[in-house]
Amino acid sequence: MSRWLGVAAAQLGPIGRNEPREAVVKRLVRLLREAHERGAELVVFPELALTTFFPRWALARSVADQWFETEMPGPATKPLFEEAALLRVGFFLGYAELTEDGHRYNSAVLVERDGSIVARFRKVHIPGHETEEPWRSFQHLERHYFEPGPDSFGVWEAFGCRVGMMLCNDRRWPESYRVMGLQGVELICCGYNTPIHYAPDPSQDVLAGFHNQLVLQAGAYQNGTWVVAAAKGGIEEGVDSLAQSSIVAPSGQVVAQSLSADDEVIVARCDLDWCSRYKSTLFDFARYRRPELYGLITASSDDPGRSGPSRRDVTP
Ligand code: CDV
Repeated sequence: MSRWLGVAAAQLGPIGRNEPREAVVKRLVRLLREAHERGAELVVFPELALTTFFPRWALARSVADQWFETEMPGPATKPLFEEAALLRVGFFLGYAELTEDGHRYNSAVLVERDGSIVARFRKVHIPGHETEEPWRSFQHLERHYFEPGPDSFGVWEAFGCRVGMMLCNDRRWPESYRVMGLQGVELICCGYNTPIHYAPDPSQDVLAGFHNQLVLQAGAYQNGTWVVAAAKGGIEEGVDSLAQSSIVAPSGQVVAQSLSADDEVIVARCDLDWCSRYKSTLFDFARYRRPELYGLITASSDDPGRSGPSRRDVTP
């Protein structure tokens, strides 16, 4: 008897700089209802799903605070929690978090079908730069606005399986998947905002979609897990971002993918026991891994000679 779970990636199109939270939440509720009608019990929303992707602008942190949540759920997000509990659909939601003691994180919550919060995740790998770089046609100041998450990649018992979370840039790093894989993850939720133009090396622009598929499919296969990845895509405040939201099976096969760069729901009925076919054969970690030979992976990157050159100081 297999365990089955209906999942959805609820892709968002652009969110305007002045679009009120309440209007965005109405869009999220519409997507949630459609996902429910199409059989989903878990809906994955994008990274920073309540606001425009504000790291594209150089602003004082106090100005950007308008885009941060100080509570979850708060007054604007409560309708989403209520509708989800009514429909008995859970969700993963990315948002900017400002803690009581003044820390700012790029975060996500996982909410169960009864509306209870299972866990919160804070993005581990923060890409981009710390200060304004005027040569860029738009900024990517995530390192100005967000601290790196202090916790690792957890895995939680929820939705009848083992669920993990990651946000955008985390999906490019094999360590993200493997840390969850070592905890027996069966389904990874991921939200992303990926500008197609990559200013430090524009030769990568044409490969944005390929790189997205490459990492999602490899991460799923190498760890025998489902991956549900939702984009905020389309041209937002003049910046074009990758759509291509995807649901990937433990085999590495893409079972559903968005067709537009706008609000769009994709669904899949996931056989959770498909994971064990990979976890107990080719990727039987206990039997085949050689962790005693992998020390370099967890050695500090401050060790001389360990890391390659950084392009941080390279002038365009
Ligand atoms: N939001 C992100 O983390 N975006 C990065 C961009 C900067 C490359 C990403 O990995 O998609």
